[in-house]
Amino acid sequence: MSPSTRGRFITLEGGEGAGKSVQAKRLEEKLKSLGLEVVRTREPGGSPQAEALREAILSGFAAPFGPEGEAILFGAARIDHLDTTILPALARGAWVVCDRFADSTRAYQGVAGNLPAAYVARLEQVVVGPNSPDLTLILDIPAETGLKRAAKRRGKGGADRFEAEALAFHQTLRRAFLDIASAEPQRCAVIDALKPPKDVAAAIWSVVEARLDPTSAPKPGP
Ligand code: Z5A
Repeated sequence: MSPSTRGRFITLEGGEGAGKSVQAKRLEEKLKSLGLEVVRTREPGGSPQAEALREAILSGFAAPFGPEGEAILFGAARIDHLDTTILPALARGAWVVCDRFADSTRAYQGVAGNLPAAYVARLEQVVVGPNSPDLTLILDIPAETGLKRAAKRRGKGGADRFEAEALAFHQTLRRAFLDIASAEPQRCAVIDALKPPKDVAAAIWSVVEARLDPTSAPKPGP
């Protein structure tokens, strides 16, 4: 893949209800308004095989395997997602906006699930290899606020496998994402997600503009 024509890979991360899905859509629209091809995708999922694994994981079917087994399943889904969706899109010059990626495995299975960091790092090396995101936006809000937002959106539906965890689990996740951002400041940016959606979108756009210069990116041909 020629570095000059390759698209850019942006991930959004953070705890439940931080507003990742809302902001991924807004970012997609903004990038498209510049004439760029954009592929908005999500994890777990983003390809037919990975969506099938999503069902198995979020229903709680895979919970008896523990964080180690779940990390492997997320990894299997991620390999298929990269191979069939993300890498082909980047290769043709599209920008990929992905709601969650490998940092979620680090935070949920690694830190909150107590898996050894070396194990998670090795798995990430095998699964992601050189295909790390160009930019990761970490949407940060207190766990209580995120859980309230997620519950409101869900209405009467039941919580999924991870939403059902206790508040302390979600507070640990918040810290884990902030620690990832501190450890990799060149790749990550922390966004205050407590603000109204339009202000969060503006903060995201100023980071995307400053770091990835989308206005100068090559546009798809006729
Ligand atoms: N997981 C994992 O353990 N390991 C992994 O490797 C991966 C994932 C990849 C996926 O669930 C689960 O899998 C996830 C981690 C785990 N844990 N859980 N649960 P998912 O895809 O179904 O859900 P999610 O990724 O956690 O997203 P979410 O809970 O749907 O939240 P969100 O996308 O960040 O939020 P949203 O849908 O954009 O907004 C939530 C509500 O808040 C909605 O009503 C909005 O209108 C509202 N909202 C959004 N922004 C604002 C602002 N700024 N102010 C006020 N209200 C707002």
